[in-house]
Amino acid sequence: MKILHIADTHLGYSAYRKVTEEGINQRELDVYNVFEQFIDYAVKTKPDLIIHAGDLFDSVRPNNRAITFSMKQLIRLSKTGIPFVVIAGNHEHPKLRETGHIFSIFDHVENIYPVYNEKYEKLSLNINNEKTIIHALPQSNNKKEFNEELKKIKPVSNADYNILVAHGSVTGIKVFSMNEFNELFIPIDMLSKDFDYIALGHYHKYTQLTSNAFYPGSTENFTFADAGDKKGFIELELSNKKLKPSFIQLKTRPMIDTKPIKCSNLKLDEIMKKIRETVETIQPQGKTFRITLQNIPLQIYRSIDLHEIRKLSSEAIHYEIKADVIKEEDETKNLGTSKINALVNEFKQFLKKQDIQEKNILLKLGIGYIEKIEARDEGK
Ligand SMILES: [Mn+2]
Repeated sequence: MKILHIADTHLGYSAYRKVTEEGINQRELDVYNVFEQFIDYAVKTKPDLIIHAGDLFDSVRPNNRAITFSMKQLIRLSKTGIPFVVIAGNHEHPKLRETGHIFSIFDHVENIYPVYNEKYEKLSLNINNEKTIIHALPQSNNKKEFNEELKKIKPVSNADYNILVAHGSVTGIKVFSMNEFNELFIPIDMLSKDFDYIALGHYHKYTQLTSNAFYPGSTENFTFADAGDKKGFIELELSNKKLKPSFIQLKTRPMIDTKPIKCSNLKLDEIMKKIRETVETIQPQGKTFRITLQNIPLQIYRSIDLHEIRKLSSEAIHYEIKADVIKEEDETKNLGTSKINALVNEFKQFLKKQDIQEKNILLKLGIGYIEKIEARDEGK
């Protein structure tokens, strides 16, 4: 049996200010583009089963373009007859039941099996005359109930294949967390060897956890933490209880996090020279990149010719400057002081001084809100 395992496609995601001639956000289109590459691959290679382990959409209310696009692509799949199982992830799962679930649009599409009712479901599929049970555990708003559902999961003994699919951070050896407030935790002991395969979603880096459990990672780069990663999905061959997985790479837009420029012993013109060289090596056209200025004294940072950098990078999809500024009057180092990030920095500094737990989560949430508001102010 041949299976494709994909996750974290985040359809409807958009970022940065770059838009196409039609006024559509470039990164939003990039995300559709990789998904279409995947569907093309599936239609061409005709696997026996496709599993999407959550975060098909980026949000609870994806925009009309994301909905139309996903429908068009999944109908292409549906026509091939390949079963497509998709579980809800934390990004698309509504906090309130009355909001309704975006996955309900797939309820009546043939060969598409959306699982989004906060309950463990067993789907029984006949694949090449073999009984294949998909044990699907979607996102839930109640961590306690989620843990209860987790405990119920058990392979079916008279099935030819038992496949588990879940969305969350596996904990045990290491925590595969995305630092999101609504993420759910799956203890590694739950990943039983008795399953023929365990298809996970949520963690955005391709990872093999155990001999039979995998995260394929996200299909695009969503933050600079992803920069340099290979993005794609898993193709696996299952036969006689043997597993042969391979990673299939998708073509994503280059995202580059450049080597930090150590500024503490450099003069302004030397720093500018290094920036120029860095940008030149990157060849910004059509790319997303970040330049890090390490330990730069505040007075030098203020004299950096941002206008020149903007000109050099004008053909990039997006670029940003991360500056670790040393303030002379203050011994503590501050993070990032570029003009665009001013409010974000204020927030970081504020949070640093507060005596609260879960700072990382608050930081991520807060920055998200600020970026959203700033983007709105910019008429995005
Ligand atoms: Mn995700």
